Amino acid sequence: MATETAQSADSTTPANEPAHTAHPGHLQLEDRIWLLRAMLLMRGIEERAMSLYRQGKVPGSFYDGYGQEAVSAGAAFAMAPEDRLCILHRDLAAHLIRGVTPVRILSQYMGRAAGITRGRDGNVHFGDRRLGCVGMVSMLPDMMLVATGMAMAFKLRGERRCALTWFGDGSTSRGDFHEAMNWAGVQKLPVVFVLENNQYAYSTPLDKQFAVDPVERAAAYGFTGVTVDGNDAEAMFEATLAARQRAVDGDGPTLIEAVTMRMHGHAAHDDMKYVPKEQVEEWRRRDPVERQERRLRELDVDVDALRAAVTAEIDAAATEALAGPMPSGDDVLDGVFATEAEPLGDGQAPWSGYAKAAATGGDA
Ligand SMILES: Cc1ncc(C[n+]2csc(CCOP(=O)(O)OP(=O)(O)O)c2C)c(N)n1
Ligand SMILES: [Mg+2]
Repeated sequence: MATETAQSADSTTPANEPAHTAHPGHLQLEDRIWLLRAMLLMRGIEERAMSLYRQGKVPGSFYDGYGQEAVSAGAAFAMAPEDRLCILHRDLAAHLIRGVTPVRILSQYMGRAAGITRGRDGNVHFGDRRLGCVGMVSMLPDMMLVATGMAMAFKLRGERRCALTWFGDGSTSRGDFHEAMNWAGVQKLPVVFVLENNQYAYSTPLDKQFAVDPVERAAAYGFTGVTVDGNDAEAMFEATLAARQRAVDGDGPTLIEAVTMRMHGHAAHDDMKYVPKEQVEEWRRRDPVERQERRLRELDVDVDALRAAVTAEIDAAATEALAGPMPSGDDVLDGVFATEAEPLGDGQAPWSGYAKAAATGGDA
């Protein structure tokens, strides 16, 4: 029931100093490259989507997770295929790590037939249950309750699997937060709560949201709370791997507070005038993508080639998505209700680092 601080050793490293140290844990070089790749894909896809939005090709609004890529990449990378993830609006890297392809994501944003919901919903409310990604509902933070409910089911069935949900700092002031945290604590459920503390809930800064850091509340519900540098993908991975281990061992939930910054407006329409420029500048120096790049450059990884490959992949995906048809009105009601029960399978997570961590003698 401790509240720990699990900062990465280089969390205060300035941009010009070595940054490759720090994570003695389970990650091999290949994994560290994959974490960067997932973050580059997320950033590149969202930048492309924002420009498509400005061209009028993405209906509604658009939400991105610029500057927060490490939170979803690091946490998702620690989860096993049989686990279930409730992925929120700034967590695109989690979908990518579970195997959702860039073309499906860009098609989704544009409401095309090849999108994950086949054109039934736009932007960020999607999930592919076959990959263990549960589609989010917009009411915040109701996915905390969904994750808790799934964890309850895993416990009742005696299954060794875990649920994880992300949610924002704004969510911590809602009643559903309390309900989920309390029930998970009482039942010692196999669930990981990742609080994405990005300094703002829309235009409301943290000091107008709560009088104590919400990570402190974990102790009051009877379980562990840890604070992690949310701009460090490797620190996120290690903290989540440990939390998952506690969960499947029957030691109950963990609240992980990932400290990060929302570098863009709440959504495409928001110029974030209410955010002091110095605050943005300070966080820009802690950019999670650049940090992982620095680590890998120091290990002689050809980061420029990786960047070029990711850009080419996104270009191809955007071309394919733009050429794809809109959904047909004739089958609009298909798939709204289940016609037969589909058992929860084992899931897939082709890019997760979990299996490797387990194989290398990690505590997974
Ligand atoms: C119950 C509820 N109230 C209001 C909203 C509208 N809304 C969507 S995102 C958001 C801000 C959420 O802030 P936070 O939880 O910190 O997440 P962030 O967007 O910063 O990642 C609001 C108010 C909502 N989706 N659900
Ligand atoms: Mg927030």
